[in-house]
Amino acid sequence: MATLPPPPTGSLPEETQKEKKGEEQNPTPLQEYDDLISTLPLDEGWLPVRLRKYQGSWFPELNLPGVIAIQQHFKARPTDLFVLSFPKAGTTWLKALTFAITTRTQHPLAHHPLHSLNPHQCVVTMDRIFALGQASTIEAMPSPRILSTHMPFSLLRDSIEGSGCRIIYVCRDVKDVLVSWWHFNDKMRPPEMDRVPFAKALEMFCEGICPSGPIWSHVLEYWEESLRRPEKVLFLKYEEMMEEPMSHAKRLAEFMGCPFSLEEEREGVVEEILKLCSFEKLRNLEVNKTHKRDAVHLAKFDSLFRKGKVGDWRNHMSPEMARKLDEITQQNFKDSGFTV
Ligand code: PAP
Repeated sequence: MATLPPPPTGSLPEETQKEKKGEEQNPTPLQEYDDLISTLPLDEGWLPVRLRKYQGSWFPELNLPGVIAIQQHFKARPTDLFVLSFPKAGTTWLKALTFAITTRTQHPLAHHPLHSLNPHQCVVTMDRIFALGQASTIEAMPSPRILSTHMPFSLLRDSIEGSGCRIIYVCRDVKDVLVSWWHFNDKMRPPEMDRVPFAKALEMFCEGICPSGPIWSHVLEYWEESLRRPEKVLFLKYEEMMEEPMSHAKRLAEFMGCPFSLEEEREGVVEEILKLCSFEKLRNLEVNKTHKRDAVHLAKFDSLFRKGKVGDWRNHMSPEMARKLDEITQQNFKDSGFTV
């Protein structure tokens, strides 16, 4: 542990501080890459989200300027911690846990910011901030920072390579990811728009057409990186975290350079953090029940807390559908050594 940089201080991002003070946010979306983006393959099967294919992956058109700007301008600091994931794999939970664990001495848990803020307000999604032309707010964050993105490793590599930063990645059963995304996408649909039929959603997902898709290369790239550099890349599975939250919280704390002391364990601090970050607790917070869409957060926060269960795909997929997706998953993971 002695060689690790200090754990992130978890100071709140500038947007969140402004939001808290009731100050208006007037972002000016980046237009610099509009010409390039207009030439990229477009898919409108997930409307209202328009997807563009860029360097082998699909991205929401609104966030893509941020992805390109990150590639061109962002350089990680040695002390940065990245919370990375495929969308709907457990990002919100992981953001809450990393933020709560690293800030537990700075903010007593009984009065912690997570009682009144959504985890996405505590740990920002970089692509969105860059897309809104607010990269300077990320530069202005004091070290050590916790940052997040859904970008595949191959697109992020040049921005982080050699920096010494740490990465925590969470993956989830591909079938549950699809179900979660399908519901989330539906929550953004205006009433006059038809719902995407689940069979069509499955078809698109199998072709890799979904935000940050295809999912398989996304998972494998981070998994392989975690094998290459286990001291810098921690690879987690949502299902295992659900099964054993306690040991995962301790593992996270150790990886981030702020292990729980024996005294903290005796006093029940780990349990308290797990409770603060639990699905039930977060779902019932005022901020998550009442939040409206804004420029930074395109979906209402309540859409992030649907069921929080393992295996909900059984309520959406026929055995044939599940078999088809499992076969594609096995095909993509074969020879990699990665098991789900
Ligand atoms: P994001 O990529 O848009 O940030 P993300 O948080 O990765 O979304 O995924 C949301 C899923 O995590 C939801 O799954 P579901 O649709 O199957 O219900 C959500 O319920 C689940 N989730 C959110 N918070 C928690 C939590 N604290 N514990 C466990 N699961 C959670």
